[in-house]
Amino acid sequence: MKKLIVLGVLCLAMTACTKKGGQESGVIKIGAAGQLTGPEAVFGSDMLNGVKLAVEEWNAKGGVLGKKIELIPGDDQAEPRQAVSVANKFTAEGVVGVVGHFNSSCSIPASEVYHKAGIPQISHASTNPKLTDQGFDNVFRVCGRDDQQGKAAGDFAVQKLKVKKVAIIHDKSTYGQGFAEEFKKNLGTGVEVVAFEGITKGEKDYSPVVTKIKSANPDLIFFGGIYTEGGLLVKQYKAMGGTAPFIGGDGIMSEEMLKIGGPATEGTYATFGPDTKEVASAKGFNENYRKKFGEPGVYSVYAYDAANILLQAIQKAGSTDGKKMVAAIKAIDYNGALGHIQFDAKGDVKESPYVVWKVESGKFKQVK
Ligand code: ABU
Repeated sequence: MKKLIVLGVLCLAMTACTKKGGQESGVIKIGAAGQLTGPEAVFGSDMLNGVKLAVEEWNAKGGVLGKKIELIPGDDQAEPRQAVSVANKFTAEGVVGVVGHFNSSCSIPASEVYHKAGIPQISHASTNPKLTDQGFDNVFRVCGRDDQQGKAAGDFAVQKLKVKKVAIIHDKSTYGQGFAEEFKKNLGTGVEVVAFEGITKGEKDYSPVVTKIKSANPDLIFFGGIYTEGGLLVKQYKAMGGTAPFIGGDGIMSEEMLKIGGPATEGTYATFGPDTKEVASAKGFNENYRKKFGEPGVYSVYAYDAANILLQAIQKAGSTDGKKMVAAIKAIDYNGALGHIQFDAKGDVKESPYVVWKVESGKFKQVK
């Protein structure tokens, strides 16, 4: 009996060691969190594949600190509660750093868990300002912010499209509503906002809101949300005979938007970063990603760079200690697929240019 108890205690001690920091088990664990299932799963798999590619490349060169890297995927299903549960699972499993989450409504609550655990979190796609404004020193993002994105969309509407009447729709999410408010703020006094409407995510028939918007006769319709609802709104509005173009943001920048909305998406605008298919820094990434997974999604390269930053930070810190990794990320001077990345004091990238894209001949193309 005594032997059994000793054996049990030893087993427990070994398990604790294995979990602590991930290092003692002979591997270094990093988490990749996003919506791997559900209606937005395309964005999730784009992210996961980007992180997978980075991890495979590091492991092919021997890993980091002489240990192999183990990628732990976490499916938050784009649900805040599920995101917190993924974050708790990661910390219990000894994950030393996290790429993700995608949705701001997931990244923000999950960041509290990572902050308490002292684990660095680098979101590839969460653009709501609160993520880095809340003052957690372990939280970073490689994408831009919606105050920047809202200004880019607002400036484009006023200065290039010269609109006078705008209708605004959002999906009531942290991202969608926040982005819509930033857009509205940047329209100035010469533009009349003829509608500001929230929709419920996940519905299939948006005809009541579309009817209301159409009757307000706007020059432009702004949508703050994701392609799942964006595609349906454009399709249903055009089916009613509406002719005003839509403008959205990074949340609609997916082939899925074009599939759901079909030909009705022609002429739709979206704000996002510059085309990474064209830049020399992303050439290697694009070739290697295509060989393994096919065409990258717009956020795949952001996830790839976020993972590389996390792994480079471990290497530079010479440790998986959270505090040392955070210090290494803060000091990083990184040249990756997206180009040069450094973080400001809040954890935002120092440069995050937004440009406008437009659907032309069934494809999103950067407006030159
Ligand atoms: N930035 C686009 C969608 C992700 C988010 O919720 O921020």
